[in-house]
This record gives sequence, C-alpha cells and structure tokens, in this order.
Amino acid sequence: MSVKNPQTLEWQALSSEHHLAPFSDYKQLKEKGPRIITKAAGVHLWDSEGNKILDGMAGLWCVAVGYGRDELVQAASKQMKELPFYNTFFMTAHPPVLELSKVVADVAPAGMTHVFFTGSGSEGNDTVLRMVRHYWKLKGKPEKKVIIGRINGYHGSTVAGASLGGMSGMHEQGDLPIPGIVHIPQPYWYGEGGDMTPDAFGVWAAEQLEKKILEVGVDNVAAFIAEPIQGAGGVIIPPDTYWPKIKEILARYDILFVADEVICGFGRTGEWFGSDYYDLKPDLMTIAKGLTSGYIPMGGVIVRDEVVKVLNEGGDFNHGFTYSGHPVAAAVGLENIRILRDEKIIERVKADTAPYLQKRLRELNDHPLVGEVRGLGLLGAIELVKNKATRERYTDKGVGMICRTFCFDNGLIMRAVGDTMIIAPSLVITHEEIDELVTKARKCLDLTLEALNG
Ligand code: PXG
Repeated sequence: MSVKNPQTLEWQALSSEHHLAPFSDYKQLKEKGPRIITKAAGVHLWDSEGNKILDGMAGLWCVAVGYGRDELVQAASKQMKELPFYNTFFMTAHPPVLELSKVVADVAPAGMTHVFFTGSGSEGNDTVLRMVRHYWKLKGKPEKKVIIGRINGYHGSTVAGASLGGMSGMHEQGDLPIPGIVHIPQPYWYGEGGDMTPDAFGVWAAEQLEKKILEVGVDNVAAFIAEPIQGAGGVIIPPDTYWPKIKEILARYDILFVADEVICGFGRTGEWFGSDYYDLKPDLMTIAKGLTSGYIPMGGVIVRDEVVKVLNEGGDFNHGFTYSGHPVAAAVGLENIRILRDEKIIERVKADTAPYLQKRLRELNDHPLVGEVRGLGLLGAIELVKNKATRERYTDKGVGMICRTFCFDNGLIMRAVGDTMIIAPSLVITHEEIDELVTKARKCLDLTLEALNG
C-alpha cells in the first residue's frame, strides 16, 4: 500500500503484531491494516494520511455534542485532579455520581428517578437481567425469569447482552443465548414484510410478543426488552401500528418492559429518549453512548419508582462494577447534559436539523440502487436493491460493503448492515454538513452502481 505518511505503516504494523480488534475480520484486517484515525473536530475526522472525513456515524452512535468540546475536557481534568477515583460500593458515594443521578432523573420520563451506573451499555443490560430477576424474586415470584428479546435486536456483547440481543452471528460464537432468554421476530417491514402492508405487518410483529408470552407462560416471563428503533440491526423503524399494539399487550400481562435507549437516548430522535418519542412508559431504560457523548465510557439503567420501591425493601443487591458511577465519567456526563440542555441541541434537532436531514436523504430515493430511504430524527437508512418494485437484493455481491468502501475512500463514514447503509451523525450537524453528507452519499451510490455494472 502506498502511503503519504510513513507512520501509517508503523501503526498498521502494531495493529498486525499486537492488537485484537472488536467486530473485525482478523484475516482481512491483517492483510489490509486498519485506517488510522488521528484527530477530530465537530463532525469531521482526520486519518493518518491527512484525509478529512465526514463522520456520518458520530463515532459509533455516541458523539452527541460533536468532537472537540473543550468543556468536557475541562470537566474531566478538574475531576481527575480532585478525585480521580473512588468506588460507590459499600455505603459510599461522591458528589459527581449523585449530581449526575439527579440530572439524569430530570431529563428521564416522569416516574423514573433512580439510576444504576455501569461502564457501558452491555454492562447496563447485564444489570437489567440481574435486576429484573432479583425484582421478581423479591415480589415472591422467583419463577418469573424468562426475558423476551427480538431477532436482530442488539443489546451488547457481554454474555447477557449478546444473549438478549438476537444477532445470529454472535449467538453462533460462544453457545448463546444463555438459558432463560427467547426471541420474537423484528418489525422490519422492508426486509420481512412480504405482501403485507406496513401497518398489518406491524400488528403481526407485535402479536408475536403475546404469542411468546402465552407459549412460555406469563408466570415464567420476567420482561420484554427492545430498542425503540433498532440501531445496529439496520435503523429499523417499526410501522406506526407496532408500538401501540405492543403497549396494549404489555398492559395485559404482568411483565416488565425494558427500553434499550443506548442509541435512541439523549436526543437522537429529537426527544430526550426514544421512549418519549413513542410514549412507551418503560420500567427500565438502558443508557450509554450519548450520556457522555462517548468522551469517556459510561452506561447505566434508569429505573421506574415502583421497581425501586421493591428493590429498596430487598436488602443487598449483589451486583456492581468497579467503575459504576466513576467520578470522572460522571463529571463528563454532567457537563455533556448541561451542553445538551443549555444549547438546546435536542430542540434544534427536532425543529430544524432532523426535518432537513430527512428531506435531503429522501432525495436519494430516485437513485436506481435505492429501494427505500427511511429515517427519523438524526437516524437514517438506505436500502440497496437490484429491483425497486420487488425489493429484490443483489445476492452474493456484498453491495453494502462495496458502497461502504467507496464512502470511506471519498470522505464519508456510513455503516453497512448487510445491504442497508445507515447513518447517525452528531446532533450538532449543520445544514451545510448535511448537504455534504447527502452529496457524498449520492456520489458513492453512483460509484457502487458503476462497479456493479462494470
Ligand atoms: N444496546 C444497544 C441498543 C446498543 O446499540 C449496546 C447496547 C451495548 O453498548 P456497549 O457500550 O457495551 O457497546 C449497544 C451498542 C454497530 C455497533 O455495529 C453498535 C453498538 C456497539 C458496537 C457496534 O452499529 N451499540
């Protein structure tokens, strides 16, 4: 590979010799070497070759306030000097974790006033599993253990997270899911709706929850977990009928509802949480990513007051992480939420940048490769197909990866989930940057089509 910067090769050699990367094809990574990202500002990244790239994925769905916010650096630095670490176990706490708990409760849906902090979204969902089973035991119903997730849902990569999720590629490795976790179909109309209308398919997909509850037995079911909008699964926006029907079913049965807000939380839909957008009233909400804008790792679970009341009467909860409520992460989280609130970033997404992005993205519908453009808030998906009318795919071509590579080479980061291109830019993206994103996306769609025809 010819490079402009000899250091690129040195770093790539270190990768090959010493680094085991997450979610990567190791053989391919060894052959090609990783692209080295060296700095960032706003919504742009630079690689070690000096290329400037528009980051259409906000890091990995997380850099809500954009790169380069000095206030977050200062908050971390001040906290590191004052108290870089202390734990929150065994009857101790520190100011940042307590202040952040209050601020998260302020922005959370009504009646959800307590937070259990973790180091990541996966740890958040491990906490969910432990907490809901503990809750039902305290309620005198220890047999209520089964958690229902969804096929192609994503809830993290720890053993519990990957089991709650419904990613077949993850289940194949490591003999997952663990016992006590079952899955129902996803509300992915474009991919799986067949001849049904979106509305009819939404009802059908929701009814699968009731079917599963009855199959497992309501006395055995602890909870249902779902992302308001599936992110890693391909920005899957359920038909309008889906969540109302799910809510109806949940109201009929005594089970907990867990909204995994790791992607939807902290403004991505134009509301603070996806649960606000769809009026979901969850009992627990998993959070991470936008909580600290990814500047430092932190996740957690926001818990409804009725659940907390039961936990409060239950003695020891034998669960926690060294870094639960880490003071530096908490200080960054506090400052991040202050920025989101003071600069009215989420209000701007809702009133201005989300409608603009959605309008501009839909212009790509006229492209011969594009079967559907969908999106909501600052989330978007572009389905690549061979035949627009029948939704037929290009089988065995890896069109998504071809397009993703063109994007990478032309200064745009879009993720490919199969043949679905997805975006989730920072919440601070401007109209001009949205224009840049859509222009680059169209160019890369053209290049992909040329490559397929060539
Ligand atoms: N829940 C959801 C909904 C997520 O999107 C997690 C939990 C786990 O969070 P941590 O912090 O443990 O990674 C996530 C994470 C992708 C991709 O390919 C998405 C995630 C992670 C890695 C890759 O889009 N989401």
